[in-house]
Amino acid sequence: MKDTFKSGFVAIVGRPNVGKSTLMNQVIGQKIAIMSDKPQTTRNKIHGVYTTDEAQIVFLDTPGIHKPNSKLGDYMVKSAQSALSEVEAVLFLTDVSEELGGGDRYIIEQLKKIDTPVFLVLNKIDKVHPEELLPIIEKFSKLHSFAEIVPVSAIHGSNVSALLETLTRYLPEGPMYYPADQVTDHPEQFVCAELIREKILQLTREEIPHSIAVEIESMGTQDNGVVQIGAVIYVERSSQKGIVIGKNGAMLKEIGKLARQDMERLLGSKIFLELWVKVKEDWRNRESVLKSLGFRH
Ligand code: GDP
Ligand code: MG
Ligand code: K
Repeated sequence: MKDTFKSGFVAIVGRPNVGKSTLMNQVIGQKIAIMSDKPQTTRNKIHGVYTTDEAQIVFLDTPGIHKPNSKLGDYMVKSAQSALSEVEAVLFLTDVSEELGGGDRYIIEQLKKIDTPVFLVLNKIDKVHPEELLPIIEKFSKLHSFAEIVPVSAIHGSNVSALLETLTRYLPEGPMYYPADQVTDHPEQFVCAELIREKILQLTREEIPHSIAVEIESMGTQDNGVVQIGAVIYVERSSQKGIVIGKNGAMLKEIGKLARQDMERLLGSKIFLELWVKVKEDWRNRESVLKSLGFRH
């Protein structure tokens, strides 16, 4: 280990679907933030911890900053903004395969309000020709003075190590906040609930919007070492309940199977997973329901 150890917190922000979770998973090398091709998959801050001999970077995978359209949106924006003021650097992720639009401009306006150095991370470079990058960089540079501009492909891992090296230069001398082998400070229950939510979003495609929540009701280890997990999937309407359960329960069975496989990999033990589906009307706009599901400012 070097004499001077560096450490600090780094926030990842960006429009939905630009690849924030993918980047964090690439960095951490283990599945902790859930990924899907639907927006607003990530609702809570997830700390990913990256540790080397020289430094430790604690990542906050923040929900996309965007104009709130419900109480839940409000929670998400507040959580993103508080994250930005607590960190050493902000990674502002963009998708180079899409036009610079209102979404990115809105986020840049928010980033102007903070003093934290902002990295412009141009993601999905695998989707464009290298010559297309320069004009994109010029467009963004006109809008804000970025501390660094780093093109990457989060999914393939291209240039991600260069990003981490540059990031390390921005960290102050500091302690190791987490043990070197720890990748997330979230309780296992939260990660398990997120894995179930990920499978629902992936398998139901367009039919189920973000209007679902998953709550782990029970989790315990049996004498034979099998971990028993009971979870409730909350939907807004009974029609959605039907979709999640599927014909003869086929959809729910598939959701459970895929989630269980990921959980077994994550926890390293055999899992017995039970899923229930309940209708909670308009839960997204009811403060008390949000609180009971663990959303906080
Ligand atoms: P988030 O909403 O910003 O967290 O985005 P996700 O990490 O969930 O990614 C959204 C979608 O973009 C997923 O389908 C990813 O597989 C895809 N994606 C992420 N990074 C890349 C990349 O570097 N290249 C390509 N081609 N796709 C990517
Ligand atoms: Mg995400
Ligand atoms: K997403």
